Amino acid sequence: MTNVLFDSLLGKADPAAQFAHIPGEDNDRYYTYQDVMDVSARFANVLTNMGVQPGDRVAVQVPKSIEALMLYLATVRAGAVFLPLNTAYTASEISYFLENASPTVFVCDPNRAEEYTSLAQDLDVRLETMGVWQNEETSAGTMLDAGLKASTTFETVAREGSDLGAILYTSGTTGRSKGAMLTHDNLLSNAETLVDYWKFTKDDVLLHALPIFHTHGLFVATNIVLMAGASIIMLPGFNADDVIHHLPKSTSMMGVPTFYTRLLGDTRFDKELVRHMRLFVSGSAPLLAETHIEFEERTGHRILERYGMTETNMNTSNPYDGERKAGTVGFPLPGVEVRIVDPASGEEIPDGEIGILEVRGPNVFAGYWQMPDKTREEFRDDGFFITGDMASVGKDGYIQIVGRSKDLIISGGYNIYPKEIELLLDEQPGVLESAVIGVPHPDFGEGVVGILVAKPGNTINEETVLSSIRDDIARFKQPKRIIVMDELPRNTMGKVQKNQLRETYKDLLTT
Ligand code: MLC
Ligand code: AMP
Repeated sequence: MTNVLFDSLLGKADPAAQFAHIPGEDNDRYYTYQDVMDVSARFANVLTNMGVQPGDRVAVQVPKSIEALMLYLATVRAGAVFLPLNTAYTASEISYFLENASPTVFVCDPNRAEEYTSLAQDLDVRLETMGVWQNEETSAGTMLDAGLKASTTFETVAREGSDLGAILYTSGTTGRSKGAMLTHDNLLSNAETLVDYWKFTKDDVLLHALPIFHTHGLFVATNIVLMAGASIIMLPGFNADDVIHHLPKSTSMMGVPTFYTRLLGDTRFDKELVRHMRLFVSGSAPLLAETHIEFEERTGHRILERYGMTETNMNTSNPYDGERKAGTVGFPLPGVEVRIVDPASGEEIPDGEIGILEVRGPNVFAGYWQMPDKTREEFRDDGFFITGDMASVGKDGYIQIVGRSKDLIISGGYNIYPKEIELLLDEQPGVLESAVIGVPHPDFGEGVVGILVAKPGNTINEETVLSSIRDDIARFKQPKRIIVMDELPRNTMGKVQKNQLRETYKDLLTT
């Protein structure tokens, strides 16, 4: 009996090969594949000793570190389900995830343990902590302390391909987040496909600057590296100085478009710096064609743009060897079926016309955690998942994402659902109603703007509203600006005309 995901990711690894270089302020650290086996075994023992059983959820909201990545592998190894959470989420957001997923253990940042103690008690979740490793003498949380004392031997728990490996929450158009259930097969099939498609080998060194609580940094970047027996340079986040410093030692990088526009804004980022690089991948948000073109002019490299989703992992990609076309997301990946349908009838439409993109394949998730109705709503009877992205297929077969039928803002690669912010703004004193839109933002692609209408006899102050929602939702979701209008534009059916608002305020964040 095997553990489908863990054994496939690590089954062929050379124990002596380097897995990670972790630059530090005082000294750098290095992980071999043997260390990966040992440390993941230690944490798997710790989790099992805490009573974590196969199928149990392990919720994790910790700063990025190599040990946090080991906790992911340990959870899979113990047969449990990894549930990573954005470090920007506030306690009130976290309480929803803990209540909905009922994890056995919640591992948080040691600096936030106090904030979460009573919540964990109320929900009967065991609270543990994990910060960033310093040295053997300095405690950086209970998980690391326990890991140091645990054995490096662990009998990996058998799991089948249809068993869950992870749950990742994605926001919903109705305001409440849904947990996308990802099976071992979902994650494995995508990793296998991408290693092949993007030609990753053991000689690759991936510069890792993405967060590890989302599909892009956790699965796409990490699983591919493990599967290929390659290595990573693990940065705590994106910082242009660090990226520029470490690019000469890397062969590949994955990023959201903001990474690339920020690099292009830095004169040190030039042809010489990236001469030896093999691959730059972009995704999670649309890469402007002009960024793609400027990037090639500056570096001689063509960014490889791909398209994916939390629910589906990666669906399409520009080719590795063929032409990487600016403004397109390439072709369906091997084994992945993509079709474009008429939103109203669900019928497939001819190439060149715009419709909703639907996808079917081994990469597509198993449904939303404990939400059978939502799951049914988003799948067709023949198993295609309705992504909510509007797309068309060109004559040459390249797919273009042209918009979204879902009311969603993507800011710096993070998804923000307007409904969630509108519900909160509507509760603020003096607010009659609100509309939240995304408008062009020079750094994040799109930025959030809240449009408010005051109740009769009330006035609304931008600063007051912004400060009163500060602790309720993650900072990246909070509007960059609040605008007050006398009334919201509506069509004859009474629906708020967000297109009109987006047009009116299109320059608000760029000027
Ligand atoms: C940070 N801020 C943002 C933001 N990130 N605001 C809007 N959108 C964002 N994405 C705000 C902070 O709240 C803060 O506000 C200020 O900007 C500076 O914060 P920071 O932490 O210093 O920002 P920085 O480290 O520069 O982060 C920007 C970033 C980061 C682009 C590097 O957002 C990032 O790593 N994004 C990647 C997201 C990602 O991995 N997505 C993949 C999803 S998976 P203030 O006001 O307090 O100063 C997926 C599937 C797929 O979508 O296809 O891949
Ligand atoms: P998430 O739910 O965070 O996984 O975000 C997935 C969404 O990001 C998709 O439904 C798309 O709307 C968007 N997305 C991902 N990659 C691309 C891309 N290359 N171009 C345009 N949109 C993208």
